[in-house]
Amino acid sequence: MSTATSSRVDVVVVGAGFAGLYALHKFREQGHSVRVFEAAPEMGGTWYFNRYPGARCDVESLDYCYSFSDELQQEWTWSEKYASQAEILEYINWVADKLDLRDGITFNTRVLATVLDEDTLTWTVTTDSGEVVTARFVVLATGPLSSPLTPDIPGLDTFAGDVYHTAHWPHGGVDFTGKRVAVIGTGSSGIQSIPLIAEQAVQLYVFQRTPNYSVPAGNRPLTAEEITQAKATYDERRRMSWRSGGGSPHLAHPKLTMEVTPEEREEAFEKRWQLGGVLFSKTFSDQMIDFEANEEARKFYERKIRAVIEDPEVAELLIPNDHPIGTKRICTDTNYFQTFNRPNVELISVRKTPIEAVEATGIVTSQARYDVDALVLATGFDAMTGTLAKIDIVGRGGQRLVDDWTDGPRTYLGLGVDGFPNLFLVSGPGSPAVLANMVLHAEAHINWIADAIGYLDQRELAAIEATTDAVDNWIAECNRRADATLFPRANSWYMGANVPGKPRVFMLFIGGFGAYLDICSEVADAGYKGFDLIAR
Ligand code: N01
Repeated sequence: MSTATSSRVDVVVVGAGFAGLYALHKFREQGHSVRVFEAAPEMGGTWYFNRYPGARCDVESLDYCYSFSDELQQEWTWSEKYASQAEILEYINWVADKLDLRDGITFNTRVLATVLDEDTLTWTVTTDSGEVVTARFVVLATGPLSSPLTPDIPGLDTFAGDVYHTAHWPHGGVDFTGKRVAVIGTGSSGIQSIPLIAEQAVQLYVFQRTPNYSVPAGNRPLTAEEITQAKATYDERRRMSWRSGGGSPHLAHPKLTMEVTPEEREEAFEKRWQLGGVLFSKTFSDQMIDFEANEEARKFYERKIRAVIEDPEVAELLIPNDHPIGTKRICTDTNYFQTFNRPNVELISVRKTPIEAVEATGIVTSQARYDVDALVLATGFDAMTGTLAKIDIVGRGGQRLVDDWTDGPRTYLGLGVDGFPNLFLVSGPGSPAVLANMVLHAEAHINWIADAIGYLDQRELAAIEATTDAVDNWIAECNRRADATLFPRANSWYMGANVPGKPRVFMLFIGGFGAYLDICSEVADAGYKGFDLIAR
């Protein structure tokens, strides 16, 4: 049994991933007292939990790391173009040690509630260890993809073998040698892990509901020359990233898709394909807006994928036909489609033959029974809002955030919510978040929050709170921008479509990272337009 303790700090930060760690560093530098609570026994957030085989970032390692300190940029050396989960976690721990952050974090501790005291405009934060902390500011750095989803399949709990979720992978790893394995789910996590599980398992059954677009990652070791060159030009690399659509130094083709000849188009797609990765969806700037342009990318994609799958019937099942390419996050893989040429791998379309039940020794579909020893759930997350909904966040008048968001999340800039003064979201719904490089996105949000706190302190103000009008207008703006794109055409987790009963709204700001940062700066420069600044 834990002993309840009580304390008071300037800032409570929830989560010790990339965002929470930078928050701790930044707020400490400002002279604030900070407590970070982390549910896991170690830091790293998403990179602590998601250690399934093949887990690797789809943003280049040289970009997916902190930019705020040139010393960190120059001292750390990435080994591969796309860093593995293990290397990213090592980096995070290295940074934490360099910046002396460990002592600011309370591990193995989940924040259960944060409740506003309207008289003092302070927050009372309660944890599952019984600790109660009072804070002037609460910063929710809980991550957009931190609540794993377990599918509601009848009998799942009766399975006698081992069940693994990709987002809760055992730390010692799993040896599937000699095992019959089923993987359910073919999103980024499934697509990265399936080729490696197939190499070990005696038999692998892949249960696919919706086929996904996946582009070869093109991962490889970085050469010494590349690293020297990148380090010498980091400023420019970062400058381009801050101005970009997605937080990486990528430039789309200067012309629109249909403005170029078919040969030029093919050449542009091929060049981007060879570079690898998700940025294929940004080869041309109009690909996610114009269906005809998107179709050109999709047809190129289809030719590429059909060329590597030996069985045309299997190819037919693996090629998406229900959403434009890129409207769900494009997956990146190493030999995913080739894996279905292996004799020990079988693809089962859950659309054609639905899973009816899981039994003690296998999976039963409408057509067959598959005996397996282990089951891997690569079934995704309750994204953007799932983790926030698990914290009892109570603002003005006893208003609960979760009740306020029943028709979809409501924020201003993805940073603030009306009725919740001095409570900040990091990479919350209504920001570009997962559409951008999450490390730079987190830095930008923490910098903005730190500036806002500095602004309050300089003027001896008590609190900052988004106005209801600003929230309404921002949500309308996010919807207007999303509706002008092809994104709402997909049943994606961006739309909440993967969680039964979740409202269908596009939860992100789609206007681009650089454009979004300009808006955030304009708001701040105008004395925090759209926020009430509350006197002491
Ligand atoms: O999750 P997902 P994820 N029966 O939601 C299926 C980031 N990420 O963990 O599409 C059968 O994409 C579901 O089917 P459907 C990245 O942003 C990044 O893979 O809903 N199937 C889908 O196939 C990514 O987008 C990296 O029809 C069921 C799969 O499970 C996000 O995290 C790596 C089912 C879930 O796919 C989420 O990726 C990993 C059921 N009952 C993740 N329920 C990189 O940086 C769900 N599914 C590379």
